[in-house]
Amino acid sequence: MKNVTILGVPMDLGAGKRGVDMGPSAIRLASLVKRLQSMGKIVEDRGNIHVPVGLNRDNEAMKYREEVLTACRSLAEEVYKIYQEDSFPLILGGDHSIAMGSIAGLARKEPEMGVIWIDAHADFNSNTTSPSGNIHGMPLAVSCGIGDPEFVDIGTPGRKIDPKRVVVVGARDIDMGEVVLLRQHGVKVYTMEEVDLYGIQHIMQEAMQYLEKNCSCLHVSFDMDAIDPSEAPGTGTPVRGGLTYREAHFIMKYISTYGNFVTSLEVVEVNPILDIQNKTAELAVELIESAFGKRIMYYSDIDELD
Ligand code: 4U7
Ligand code: MN
Ligand code: MN
Ligand code: MN
Repeated sequence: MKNVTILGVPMDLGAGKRGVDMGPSAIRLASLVKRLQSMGKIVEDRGNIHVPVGLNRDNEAMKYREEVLTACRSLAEEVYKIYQEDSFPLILGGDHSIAMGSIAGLARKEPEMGVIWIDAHADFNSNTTSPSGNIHGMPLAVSCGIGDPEFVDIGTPGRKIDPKRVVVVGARDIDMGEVVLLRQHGVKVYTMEEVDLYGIQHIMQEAMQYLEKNCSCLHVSFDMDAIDPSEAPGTGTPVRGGLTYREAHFIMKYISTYGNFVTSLEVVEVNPILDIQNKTAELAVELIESAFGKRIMYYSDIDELD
């Protein structure tokens, strides 16, 4: 069992709304370390990486471009170090643009890794297709080599993941430009309509089988807005019709059954300003517990009664 190393990224510059920079604090406040320790994990909290203050919003196609680029470059470096120590990186966002840094750091060691992207959105805009100029709508495309070349080259030159090693789950708000790019690059996307049609168990089974067959290991990128806003109100780009509380837990618990195949996790887009009594941050911690194998939909002593 690998040790877990926590790294916070207090950045909100990739998002349209301010406040997700406080996500790492809110998640820590929900007793993340203590709860992982009581599951028997050896945990080190390495604190937060440095994120520049947002002073330059002038680039309309990529707002706060320089600041986000700088933060992602240092994140890539730190994540790579954790990987080199053979520990499991647990990255706390922050807005989803941080995934460009996480993935760049991980891919430096594992070029054939896969990514499961759990999100209401596909985050597959390029700097030319983005309707908002908010960089948190671009990280998955950038990681697949699409978009601003300086971003594509974070950490090491060139694309970090093969789009055929990517699966998106929970999508229900995808821009037309993204649809074109996703199809063109062969990204597997499971929308909420498919969750309704086939059920979350079927989708996760298919998704994980596909990833295990095609990838050396797996990075889990969980955007809290994948969950229905009624359960996760503390997020900047809520979209109705999201994953239920139980579906979200099922996803994480199912992923945990793949053991060592899963080598890193990030949870992003917790916005404490929009949250209700830290509900979304608490849920983030619960989901992290499920990702490490906790069975919260089960009575823990039930087997002993047999
Ligand atoms: B998140 C959006 F236009 N697609 O690009 C965009 F709808 O990390 C939203 O998933 C992006 O929260 C949401 O701005 C990014 C928009
Ligand atoms: Mn996202
Ligand atoms: Mn999202
Ligand atoms: Mn969001």
